[in-house]
Amino acid sequence: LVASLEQVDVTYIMIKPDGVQRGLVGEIISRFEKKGFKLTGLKLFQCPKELAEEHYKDLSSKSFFPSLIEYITSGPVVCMAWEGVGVVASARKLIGATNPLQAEPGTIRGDLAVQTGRNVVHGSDSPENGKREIGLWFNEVEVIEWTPAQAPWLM
Ligand code: RTP
Repeated sequence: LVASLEQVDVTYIMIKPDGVQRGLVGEIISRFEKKGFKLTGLKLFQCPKELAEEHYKDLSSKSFFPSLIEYITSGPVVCMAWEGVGVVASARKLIGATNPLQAEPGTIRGDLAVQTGRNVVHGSDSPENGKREIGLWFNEVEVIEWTPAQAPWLM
């Protein structure tokens, strides 16, 4: 447990079409920035059906799968790669429960959403899936390795 808490991971966070349409892009990015994670990839993207199906392939047998694919491809999404210690689990906490009515106030879904089928944001559920999903949604050149400049006035 201690090792996993210190592990630097990457996670794939996506602002879903409803989040973009409702003008929540800045608000959602801001929550991950303020927490202290490092942004390593960012783009606005119209997702093709095939990619949505690949991303959600584990849910392909669910009755809501067709409507989920329709939702995710209904307008542009914002694709993000975030890096940091424990970022996968921490991002899931910041995002809140899948059903926004069960998500705690203070979480993204708890504060900003009502319906499971319009829950504004996605976050990878494991470090392995974080890497897999970043590979799926980004080209290699779109993910940037960088070191934040030191800010001596803050020390
Ligand atoms: P996500 O992958 O989007 O971060 O969501 P999650 O892990 O919290 O939830 P998951 O069970 O993986 O479901 C993926 C997305 O499918 C939609 N969904 N609809 N109508 C329904 O019953 C239902 N259940 C899930 C949601 O958009 C959910 O985020």
